[in-house]
Amino acid sequence: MLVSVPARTGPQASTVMTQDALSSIAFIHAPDAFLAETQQYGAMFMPVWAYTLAAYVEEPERYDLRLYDTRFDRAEDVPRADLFVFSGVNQDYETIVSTHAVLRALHPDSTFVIGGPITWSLNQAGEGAKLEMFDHVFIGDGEEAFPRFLKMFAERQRLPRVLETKERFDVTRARGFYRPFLDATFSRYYGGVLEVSRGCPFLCEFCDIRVLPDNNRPHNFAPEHIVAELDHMARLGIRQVLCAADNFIGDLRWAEEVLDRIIEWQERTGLRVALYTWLTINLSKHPRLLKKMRQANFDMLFIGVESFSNNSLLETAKVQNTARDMVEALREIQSYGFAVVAGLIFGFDSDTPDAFEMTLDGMSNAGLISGDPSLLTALPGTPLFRRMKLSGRLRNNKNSLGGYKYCTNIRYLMPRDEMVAGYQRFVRRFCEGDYQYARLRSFLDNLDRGNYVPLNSEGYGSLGKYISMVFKSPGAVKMLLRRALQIASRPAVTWYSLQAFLLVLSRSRRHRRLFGVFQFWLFNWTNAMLKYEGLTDADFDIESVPEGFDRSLILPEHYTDEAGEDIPQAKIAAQQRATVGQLRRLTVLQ
Ligand code: B12
Ligand code: SF4
Repeated sequence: MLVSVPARTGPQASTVMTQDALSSIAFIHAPDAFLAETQQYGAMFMPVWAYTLAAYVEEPERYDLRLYDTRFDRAEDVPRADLFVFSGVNQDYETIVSTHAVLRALHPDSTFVIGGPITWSLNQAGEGAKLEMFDHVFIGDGEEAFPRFLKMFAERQRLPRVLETKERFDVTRARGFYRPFLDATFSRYYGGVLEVSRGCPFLCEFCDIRVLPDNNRPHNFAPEHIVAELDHMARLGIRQVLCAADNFIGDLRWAEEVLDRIIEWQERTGLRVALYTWLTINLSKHPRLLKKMRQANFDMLFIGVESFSNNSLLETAKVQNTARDMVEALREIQSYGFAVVAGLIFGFDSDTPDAFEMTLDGMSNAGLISGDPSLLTALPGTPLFRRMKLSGRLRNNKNSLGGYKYCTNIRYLMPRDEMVAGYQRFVRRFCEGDYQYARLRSFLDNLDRGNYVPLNSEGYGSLGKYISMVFKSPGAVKMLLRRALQIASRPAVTWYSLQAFLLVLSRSRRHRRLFGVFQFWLFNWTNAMLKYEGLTDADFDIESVPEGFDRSLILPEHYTDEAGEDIPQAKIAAQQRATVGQLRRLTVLQ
């Protein structure tokens, strides 16, 4: 029987529906359909949030727990549940809303709740009302909030509509994934995803990781938990795992301990899994760690390079990237055999029109075989968002939360025409065969520094696994065909692909297991060609400040005022010193 609890007054009031019994809970993973098919070129990743939250349901055997992923299951076919649980990132908003609408219409007496990064961002942007169709909205970690909610819900206690948890969950107590979900669905996805750490000690101006409560320091999962989860995944047959972390080397001692445990586990069991993670350029200063990461089978590393201009890096307070010659640091890291996936950004106030050429040169000199720039956006809650707001430079478009390609929520300092022309110059050169070939050769040259450690696994990028996945999605199949056509129909692409293959073959005499490098290089090149094919001025939903813009607004008054972030003041001051110092220089330039 349904019970309706009367609405409370106040901003978070609502009518709360509770039931006699809570017996069925359905987790709905509803990523944006188009982006899900195209963003990762057909590679689909597992719904970590659902595997995680389900593990915290006390006495799960008392419930009928189900998991649906709208990339495989039609919302129309999802049977009734007492509780529908949603999550997502900002770009999933429209799909979440439409999936919710279908399920609500079919099951009007069910309760619908949502959490995840999207709720945090909307709340930061003051746009929480965009989720008003949900009965309850959760902000923050869910490991404790979710079971607490379930208990209160089942007991028919009155619950606020918005439930915010500011305390971080102690991840050293983390439970493993809910096995029935993982075991039943893992084969749908590209490898596995395992969360190993939360938080980052740095303070980049554009980054929203720093603004989550108590997230400016590492929260590390226990090494034995990580190994136990890897062991389970490996025994299921998973051979590629994304180790989800904001910065894997935010705590060097912990990172080394994790590596030692993984190496020990591999030797003990003979199991091997290729790993990918996120970390900072500082890794280049730690040769022992670099070697151990390879021995532990880390294959690819995402590093926020952001820019090859020191001024832009200072502006965004990415000081760790200015401490050492960036190209040299990247070469050193890659000399061990890692493929660095570089995060790159255009649109900093300090960017000059040659930013595009600097990036092309930097990528080629460093031998980066992956990395694709995006345009600077201001994520809600970040100091950059506040700066843009204070100077009236926020754009209120559909992308107010950021995350779309060629579309931004801020007005750039560089005139729009220059931005678009520069980006297009970048794209043209980036896709040319001789450029691609040169950067592959530069990558391979890095391996001659005497540090190369071959992987003991098939590598993170598996062509076979990828192709089998692509065939499950019509959009991805279409992309694959376009990709094949591109190689076959352009003599230059065929020519340079062949040259590259021969180059890799010849280097294989010196270094074992290089074929994966060739695959990954070709995958990235053809991705770029697909993505940028037919790119025109009209594709850019961007704006710049008007002519005659008052340059003093680059550094608006009150930028350095207390922003309410839960971070030691001295650290914030250090970030502001870098940003303010650089911006002050810009305000006087004409
Ligand atoms: C691994 C990862 C990826 C992987 C795989 C993601 C996947 N499994 O699908 C890849 C590389 C593919 C990826 C891609 C992208 N990612 Co990503 N990614 C991450 C990362 C590092 C970990 C995600 C994760 O699994 N975390 C572990 C789970 C358990 O955390 P969680 O989902 O937040 O859930 C917790 C809480 O939020 C809460 N919760 C969640 N849902 C619910 C629901 C209820 C009811 C309750 C009570 C609680 C609750 O409880 C959980 C446990 O505490 C995060 C950063 C981070 N540290 O989280 C970024 C992050 C999620 N990614 C982000 C972005 C922007 C992207 C991209 C858009 C990047 C791009 N421009 O292409 C794409 C989008 C891809 C897509 N379609 O989803 C942003 C999202 C920001 C936002 N607000 O939207 C994040 C937060 C990083 C950041 N701060 O910038 N990503
Ligand atoms: S280093 Fe990366 S995760 Fe850390 S604050 Fe900077 S952008 Fe964010």
